[in-house]
Amino acid sequence: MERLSRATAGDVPKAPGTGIVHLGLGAFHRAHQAVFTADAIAAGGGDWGIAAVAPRSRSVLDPLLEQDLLYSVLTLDGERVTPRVLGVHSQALHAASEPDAVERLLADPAVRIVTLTVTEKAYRPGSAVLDLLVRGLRARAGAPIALVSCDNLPSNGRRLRELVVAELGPSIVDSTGFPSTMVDRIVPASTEATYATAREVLGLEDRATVGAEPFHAWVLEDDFPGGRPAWDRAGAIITGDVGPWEGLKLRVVLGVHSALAYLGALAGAPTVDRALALPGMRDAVERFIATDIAPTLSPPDGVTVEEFGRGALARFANSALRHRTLQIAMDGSQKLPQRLLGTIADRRAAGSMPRYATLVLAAWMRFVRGVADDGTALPLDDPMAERLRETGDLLALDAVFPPAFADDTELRAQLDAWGRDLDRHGVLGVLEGLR
Ligand code: CS2
Repeated sequence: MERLSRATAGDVPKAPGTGIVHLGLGAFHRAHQAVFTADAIAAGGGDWGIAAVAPRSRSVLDPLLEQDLLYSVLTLDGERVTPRVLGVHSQALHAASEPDAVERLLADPAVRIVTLTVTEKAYRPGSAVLDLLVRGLRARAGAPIALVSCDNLPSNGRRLRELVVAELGPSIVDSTGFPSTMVDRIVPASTEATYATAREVLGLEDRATVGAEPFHAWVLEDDFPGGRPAWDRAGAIITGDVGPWEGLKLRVVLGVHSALAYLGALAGAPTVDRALALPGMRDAVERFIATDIAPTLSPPDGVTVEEFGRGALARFANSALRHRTLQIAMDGSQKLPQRLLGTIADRRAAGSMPRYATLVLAAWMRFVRGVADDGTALPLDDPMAERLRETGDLLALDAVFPPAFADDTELRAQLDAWGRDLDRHGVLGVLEGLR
């Protein structure tokens, strides 16, 4: 079968000149920022072509280069697949082997935005991506730019600003915006099944394709000293305060996603939709949202947590996504603080014991031990894996847990009780008992 390229693709708009550098060439970027930007350029024009930078792996970069930087996004809605070929990338580079070229690009005054999807663990002093960014910024000599974190961290813009200011000093903020953003779209890692679907619907081989759900959202603070694409005309929300949206994303969408991942993985459910379909699971996560999460959030005007939660569950039920529970279960030590532990901390501070949230935490603790309910081994893919498995007392790990947890005897008792229940009855038995 022929390969996707400019010659075979038909009518795909040409990418304009580079105005954005994106760090992190994963599936999420290709189905999120790239789509919003292509739509924004179609609506409002501007030299906002994206230079994609792959930090380490060449697994997406090489196919993209072979395909004239074209790839398809397959929108998966139950049985329906809607393909769209994107050509919004103006260049693609490999940071590990061409750091100087990336640095020159970051220093180019024509580049006015850097977007990042580099995962939670990159937001620490000395990470390779941060170093690269800092070197580029240093060489800009004050040309205006916005650095847009698109990772699932609370106040992601502020977090990035602190890291950059620590390296370059406070004057960097005179020319640099750090808008916080909330990003949302479920985009599982591509598999051979995704490539097969692309072949079917495109009639072409596309080794950079991604499958994604129809839903997509982007909420950004307005802090772009060098201007921005007309993302608002592509459906993004530009706001003064992303906080209320961020709370919904982190605690509802991602809190429940991780709940389904750990409980599901222990019970042998390979994908999120299958985890949600386990007997008793839907009731349990609905109550998790209503009784544990909702009281900790102040949603944006016109939105209720319950309604937002129902929307999230409908998205998770999309069986075409085949989003693996083990993919979401990765990096729990980096994800749980913002997805789950904040909910527990807020409820404890208010004098309550969050039943469902503690069940999810107990499920993660069991997941860390690496054995599913049927005895199958579970992989622990986490930058802190060794420490997690070696410690006799997870709650005492202050890199993961709020300090108040270690001395909270009631919380410990609740977690021990769930742990015993899970040992004795497995996830399915525990869910049955909740009914
Ligand atoms: C997922 C998220 O991999 C994960 O941890 O929970 O990437 C999730 O699919 C997206 O953030 C949804 O917007």
